[in-house]
Amino acid sequence: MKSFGRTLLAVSFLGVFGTIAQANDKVLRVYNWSDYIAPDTVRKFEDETGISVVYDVFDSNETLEARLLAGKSGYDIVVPSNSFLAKQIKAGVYQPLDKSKLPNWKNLNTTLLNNVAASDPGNAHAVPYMWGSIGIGFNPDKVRQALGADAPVNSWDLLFKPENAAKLKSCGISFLDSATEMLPLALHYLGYPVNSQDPQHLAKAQELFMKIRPSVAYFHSSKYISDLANGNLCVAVGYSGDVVQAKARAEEAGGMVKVEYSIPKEGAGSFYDMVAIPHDAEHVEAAHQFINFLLRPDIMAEITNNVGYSNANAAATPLVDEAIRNDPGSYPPEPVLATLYAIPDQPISFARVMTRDWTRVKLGK
Ligand code: SPD
Repeated sequence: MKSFGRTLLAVSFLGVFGTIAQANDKVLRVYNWSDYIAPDTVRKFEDETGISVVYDVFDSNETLEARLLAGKSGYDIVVPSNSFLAKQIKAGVYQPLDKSKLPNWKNLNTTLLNNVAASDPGNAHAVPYMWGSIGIGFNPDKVRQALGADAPVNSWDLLFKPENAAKLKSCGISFLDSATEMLPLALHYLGYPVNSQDPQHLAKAQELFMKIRPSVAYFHSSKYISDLANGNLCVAVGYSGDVVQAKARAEEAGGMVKVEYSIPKEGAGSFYDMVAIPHDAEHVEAAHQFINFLLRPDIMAEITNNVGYSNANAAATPLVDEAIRNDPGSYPPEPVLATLYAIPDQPISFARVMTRDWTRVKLGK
């Protein structure tokens, strides 16, 4: 996690004088994904507005949702994915945005706005922040050492064929720890609808994972960034920008470790992460100021340049580094985009069933 200028001050201030802090709008509590903002973004916002930001991070929608559904999360800004947004809106988790306070809304890409309106009609509650895919991060040297020059790095066969997974075991495989992302991936590989609720389909998906379970080193949704960068893993199922970050870190460390990202030819899950204000936020004015700040092209381009994810801000595109705009992991070309599927939005009750099945996979029984 990054450390920010006034963050610690705000934490102690809240701890000692909680009620006073809540009464003014000079504090903002943000809950975002880990590794998802530029090192300077929060400090710049604090300097420009005099608002102190308390910035916490999570690495799965499941964690965020548990906080939100428990109520009184204490956060003013949260960042759910579109696949969780619709049901959370229905559950009354968010308040409508006051667009009169968001003059920079005009910078957003209208095609993306239309896409995410499927989860949030009229774009009433949330602003698209970043988007990406869930593919394969890998160390090409180690993978080819284990599987030879023809290793199928452009196919989910790399992991789902037990004989491949067994050969990769010694150099390390990691999976995201998210039932709602990993089970649809297996359903898709098996040729079932990604949103299938058919118990037989789910049983087959679970069985597929069980066959390769002994070869998986761990299940975690952020640790793989440093492990790929340090050469401690050879394959990770991961988020596009996180793998781009691992690659950048490996290059900064001298380039001895190589990291690449592949969107397998069978297709991969795609997501939009959305910025929203919980219904019980205490600093609503400051939350709108923060969202409007994020919608500035210079701020959004700087975030993409640091985190490697594509953003939803059309006006920011010319300011994004050419290397990132030309990186097919961050900005996939049209034919690859056509192979992506949207991670399904499942009702809370079925998401619980998936979590139970996924826990069995993790336990290996
Ligand atoms: N480190 C930032 C990762 C952001 C990933 N969001 C993904 C959501 C997938 N449903």
